[in-house]
Amino acid sequence: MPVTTLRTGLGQLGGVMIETARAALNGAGTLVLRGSVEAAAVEAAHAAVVEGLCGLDAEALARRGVRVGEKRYMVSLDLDPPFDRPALFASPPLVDVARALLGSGAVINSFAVVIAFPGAPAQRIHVDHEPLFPRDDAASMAAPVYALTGIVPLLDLSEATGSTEVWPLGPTPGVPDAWTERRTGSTVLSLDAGDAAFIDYRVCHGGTANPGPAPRPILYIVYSRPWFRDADNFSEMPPLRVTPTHLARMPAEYRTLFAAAAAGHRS
Ligand SMILES: O=C(O)CCC(=O)C(=O)O
Repeated sequence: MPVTTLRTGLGQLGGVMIETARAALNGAGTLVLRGSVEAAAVEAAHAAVVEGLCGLDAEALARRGVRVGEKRYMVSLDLDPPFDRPALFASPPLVDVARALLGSGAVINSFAVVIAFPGAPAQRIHVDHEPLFPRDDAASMAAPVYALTGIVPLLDLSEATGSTEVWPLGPTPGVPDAWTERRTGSTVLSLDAGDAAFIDYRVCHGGTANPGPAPRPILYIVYSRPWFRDADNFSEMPPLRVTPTHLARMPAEYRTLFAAAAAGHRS
């Protein structure tokens, strides 16, 4: 499947790029944004994840986060330095796309890193959430975009690191567990540090194996409409670790992105 790709740079997006992004995410459900996240912010986040999380053993990682596959963990991130940099969670091209698809009240629903450790096998292909209307497939798939996962690798992805593989959206909900055979048409996202991708929350996807020697940390920043609650992924850890102190320290213009955390039900 050819994935729509925009070379955005770090600034705000013009109308043509926004329309291209809208068409991609309303269509196949995946969009790549090259050069859309500041290199220094990505580097600092990488160093912090390597230092703070990559050395933990399986037990400590499971205590801090959730096991999402063999040798693969998802950990929600405290909004302490360096993860508090707006260049990371609110890079202008990402926020522009999120607001174009989710409305001006879009919020950050969760902010986490997924680390695939050396030797991690391919992850189970899955969707991150059950259909919005579980007994009405047509309505679930026809609903406008309500959540987008921003995928921000903290290192260049290659065959040695593996990446995330995505399938195009179709008219029926993806239920990979029910596939009788592996579907064709997928793309393994080819992303360097500083690139990002968005996938609709209904997109089937899975992390590929990590055959190399280094851990592969990828930020998963979920932007959503303000009413959406992820009922599936955060029973064992908070989706956001954002406190009133973090909000007070944050430049005011970014606080609305954490409206749900400010309301007190997110951390
Ligand atoms: O490890 C990856 O690349 C993907 C992880 C993922 O998509 C998930 O846990 O939902």
